[in-house]
Amino acid sequence: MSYKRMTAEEAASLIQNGEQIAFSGFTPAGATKAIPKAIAAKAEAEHAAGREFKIGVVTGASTGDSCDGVLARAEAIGYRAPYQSNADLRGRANKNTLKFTDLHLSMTPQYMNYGFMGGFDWAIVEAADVSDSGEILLTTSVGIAPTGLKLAKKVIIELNSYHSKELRGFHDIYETANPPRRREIPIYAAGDRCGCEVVKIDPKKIVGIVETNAPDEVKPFKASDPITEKIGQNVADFLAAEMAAGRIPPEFLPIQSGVGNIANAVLGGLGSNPEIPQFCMYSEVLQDSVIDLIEKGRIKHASATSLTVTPQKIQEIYSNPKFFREHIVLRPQEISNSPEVSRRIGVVSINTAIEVDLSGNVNSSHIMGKNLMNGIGGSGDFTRAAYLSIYTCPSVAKGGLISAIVPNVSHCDHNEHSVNIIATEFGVADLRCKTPYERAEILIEKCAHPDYKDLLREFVRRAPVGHTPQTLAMAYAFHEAFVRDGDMRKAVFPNS
Ligand code: 0RQ
Repeated sequence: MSYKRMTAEEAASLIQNGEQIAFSGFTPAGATKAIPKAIAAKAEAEHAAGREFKIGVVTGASTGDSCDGVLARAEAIGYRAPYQSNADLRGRANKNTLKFTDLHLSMTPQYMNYGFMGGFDWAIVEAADVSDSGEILLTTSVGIAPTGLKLAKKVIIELNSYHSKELRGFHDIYETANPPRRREIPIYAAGDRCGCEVVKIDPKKIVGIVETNAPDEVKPFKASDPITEKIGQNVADFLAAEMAAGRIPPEFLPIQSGVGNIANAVLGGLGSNPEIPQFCMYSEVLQDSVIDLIEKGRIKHASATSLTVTPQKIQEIYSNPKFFREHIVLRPQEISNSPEVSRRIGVVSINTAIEVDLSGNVNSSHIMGKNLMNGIGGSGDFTRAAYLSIYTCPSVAKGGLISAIVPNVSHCDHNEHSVNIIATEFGVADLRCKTPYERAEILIEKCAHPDYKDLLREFVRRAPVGHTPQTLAMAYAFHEAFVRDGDMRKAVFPNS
């Protein structure tokens, strides 16, 4: 390889104040680890010398602490999109000292292509291999990397020898043309491939290579608890019953599942349910539980944009690449999360809600209508296009002080027209084709925590006649009670 080798510090010295960078990474998987740290150190030195230094950071989704965390703490981020899950970054976004925009993940590469996000000075991308002709073998995620590599004026590669070159054949890099010249994405089943194994760019754009050897910063999950287990069981039982009723075909449908403990419990429930046949995933993130189910023969094909697995699991994959290559395909996030493909192949989407209201609107991203948690992520990409869209959450948060079922959501990410099913530890509310009054009743009776049922019933009872049980003066009584008294159970409704 004839590219210039450089240290992370030399790479960082090339980055100038105000430049916009497309970094690889979708979750900590495939995120750059050395150069962002060096850029953070440069930012601190520049700030100490009294000079302005902030960059624009666009990635696939969240990244690891070595990217988002270090850059946020160094006050080096001027603009960030489209998703994050880092406490230091979130804190600054919520103080409005860092500009953060929350975007649908499938839309991010399109916005980059359409010029909506301005230009990209650099793409800084982790790779397992790079050829002299400019063929880049990505590591454990694809995300926006192909789009960033195409659009950026200059490229720096973090060549990470921790990752196996056996990753060749896991990726399927397919890029769409911009409208009006776009054709259909030729994927007709979750495991279909239609692109290349590598990203191809003009090698002259590659300014340098920084060698690293570091695993992805993927943390093991918290041990599951009885509530998440029950939610997982409820969803699995519901899907088995849908199949028995003929509303899901006997060969089953591809599953999209969010990240976290509930998602793991749902997959565990599906995997162990003997009535559910071997199935496929058309998702964005594959976690350890998916790898286990592939090994057990329960998952046939798993399509995603990132392999967000612990170091132990990635080593398992690298020790048997031929087997896993047949079962796993990693795509650009525009394709893994494509509403066109989801609608065609009939994805059953399963994501987590922060709160759900009596109409079935879902908030996935903000606390008390104000503070960002992580972002909408890919949940909207799948929900709107799904064959069946499911949201899960525990019925209460913060030890019961907050009800997840509220009269009105304080921020709306997914509206009642796209949300089909809600599942808590108490049961499953099937909202399909129901009226607003029916939806409210089903949600209260099947999903709400007993501490909140009477308050929610009272909200509906007091609503003046209309198509929807709504009273504007009481709309945020639950949230107001939490802000005022620290407990939604203290909600009071004005006399009517
Ligand atoms: O707070 O961290 O202080 O304990 O929110 O909640 O129950 O641990 O659940 O980690 O699965 O996160 C929706 C945020 C759930 C996530 C969300 C508090 C609760 C806790 C976390 P603590 P849990 P999870 C695939 C698809 C959007 C993106 C998405 C998410 C913390 O799933 O970001 O779907 N989803 N992507 O106490 C106040 C409430 C609350 C509340 C929970 N009603 N009010 N706080 N919490 N409900 C992934 C990608 O796109 C990459």
